[in-house]
Amino acid sequence: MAIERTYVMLKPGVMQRRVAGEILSRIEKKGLKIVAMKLMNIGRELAETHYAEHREKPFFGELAGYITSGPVLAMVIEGDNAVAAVRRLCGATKVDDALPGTIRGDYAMHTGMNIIHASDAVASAEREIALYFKKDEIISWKDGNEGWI
Ligand code: D4T
Repeated sequence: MAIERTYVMLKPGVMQRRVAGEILSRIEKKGLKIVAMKLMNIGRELAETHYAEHREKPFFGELAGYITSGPVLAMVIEGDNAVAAVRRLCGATKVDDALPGTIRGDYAMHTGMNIIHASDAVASAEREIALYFKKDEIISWKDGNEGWI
């Protein structure tokens, strides 16, 4: 078992459409564990830091505009191979490739508004978690369902 933590962010469209609970439910039902969560507004500076690798891309303006357009639900998710597990739940980045049954396949119509962010590797998860959360905002907890993860 490789217990990992990953950074997951429900983008503003999720709050607008009142479907945060449905998406969280998919993450929870998988057996993953929420260890930190907060509703927050992202400023332009944080958006640019988070997506620094995309700053020169043609879609950057739309992406930054979208994720700063309203509150996001930021969270840290923990579990066995959590980085890849959450990416699988999300589905492909491009919505035309995201299969039904995945979060993006079921909830997103446009790649620029693809509803959810999840770290793509353990190293990027560490960087992103540190951008959004202080150490004491992350809660390690144990329950009777450790077999799930
Ligand atoms: P995020 O970071 O939102 O979880 O997306 P991914 O990790 O799956 O994909 P990414 O970093 O390649 O893209 C970041 C962000 O940019 C938007 N985007 C991406 C876009 O609008 N057009 C594009 O062609 C691509 C590749 C969507 C997600």
